[in-house]
Amino acid sequence: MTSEDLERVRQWLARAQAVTVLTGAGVSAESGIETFRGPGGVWEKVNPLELASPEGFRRDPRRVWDWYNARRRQLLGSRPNPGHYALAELEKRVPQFGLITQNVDRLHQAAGSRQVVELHGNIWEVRCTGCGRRDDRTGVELPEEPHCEVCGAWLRPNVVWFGEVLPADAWRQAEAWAQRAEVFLVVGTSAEVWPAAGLIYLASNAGAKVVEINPQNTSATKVADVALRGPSGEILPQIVSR
Ligand code: BJW
Ligand code: ZN
Repeated sequence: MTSEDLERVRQWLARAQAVTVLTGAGVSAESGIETFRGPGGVWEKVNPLELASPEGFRRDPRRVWDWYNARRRQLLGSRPNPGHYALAELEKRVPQFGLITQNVDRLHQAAGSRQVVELHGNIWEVRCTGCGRRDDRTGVELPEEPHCEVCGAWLRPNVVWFGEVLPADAWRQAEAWAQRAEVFLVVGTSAEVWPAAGLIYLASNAGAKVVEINPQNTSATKVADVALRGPSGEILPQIVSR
């Protein structure tokens, strides 16, 4: 990454009418939230299919809830970082802005972002596996084995696990935002998980300048017009500052 790269991206952002951002776990790393893949990531310690799949939940719901309750508790002590705040600031300056996140932590909203689509749901809502009722339990300590007050079935986190379909309205909005983007920022994601990763190709094929912000090379690097290498909590404030 050179200072010319930074300057180029700042100019693209300053001139664009439509900017879309896709974020992943890396944008929350500097808030103390673990990423999934890579050294020290969650999936080094546990098998994703045991914790983040409907089969894993059916086999051992208590184990899955232990993991989600621990993450909920950790999030209670976490705050947005300068990367989240820079994206909230960018939203104020761009006429057509959209933030697509794979994260379930709601830290973008906590930083003030409004045009947010949650592709993989969020960790604060619960959904009944019996009657389908959804309920927002933001900041609430849940029981070790949460069950529905109405029908008695297990509750589950309202997130999207492997093999599950993404929420249709979220996906539709994400596709539209990817297609209209003049600049498409890919921030803190390994771009390994589909269909989210497909949005990068969609935006690129529709003519967007694709900018990757990540300390590492990823599957998205080959489609990126510019790759800004470093932590998003440092890079984003630099490209958004006047
Ligand atoms: C920093 C940093 C710093 C570090 N600053 N950066 C087509 C092809 C191949 C496979 C499939 C396909 N279509 C479907 C699949 C299967 C599957 C899939 O993609 N598998 C791949 C892994 C191979 N996809 C699905 O199952 C999806 N559903 C679906 O496709 O439905 C239709 C269908 C159904 C049935 C059959 C076929 C099709 C659903 C995917 C759901 C993903 N769920 C999870 C858990 C959510 C709940 C929770 O959080 O508890 O979502 S898995 C996990 O991965 C989580 C994340 O949102 C997601 C993406 O991870 P992310 O955000 O990219 O994080 P990391 O850790 O991978 O990367 C972090 C990055 O940050 C790294 O690059 C670091 O370098 C960087 N970083 N510090 C900036 N300071
Ligand atoms: Zn119920």
